[in-house]
Amino acid sequence: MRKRRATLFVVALAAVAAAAPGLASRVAAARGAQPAETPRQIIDITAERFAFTPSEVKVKAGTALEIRLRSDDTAHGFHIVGTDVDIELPKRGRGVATVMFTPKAGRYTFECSRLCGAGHEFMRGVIVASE
Ligand SMILES: [Cu+2]
Repeated sequence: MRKRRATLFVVALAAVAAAAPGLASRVAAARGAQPAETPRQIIDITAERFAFTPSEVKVKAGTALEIRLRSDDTAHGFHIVGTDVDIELPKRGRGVATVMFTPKAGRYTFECSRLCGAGHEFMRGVIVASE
């Protein structure tokens, strides 16, 4: 009984392979094409009382941004206004916070979202995404 089941399984696999000879290669082609369709870019931003550097980032709309954030002093936050992007940056030397963001065309203000001192409210910047 066990042997018969195994044989049936092999036959079924062979039938699937015969029925869809191009399927596997089509899937592979689609995967291979994806990076070309969605450009990616790494953006490094440093936070320090009371500024982000750089405070202006210019990118092409539709680019998948990998934003890597590092603090040069205390813990800060990084919030892109109008989006759900809001992460905490660890203190200096405690690592890098990374977040993905793919902007449409437009201007996106980002700000510190963790009370870090007297100039906290001035910690702002902008991502400008153009077509
Ligand atoms: Cu702050």
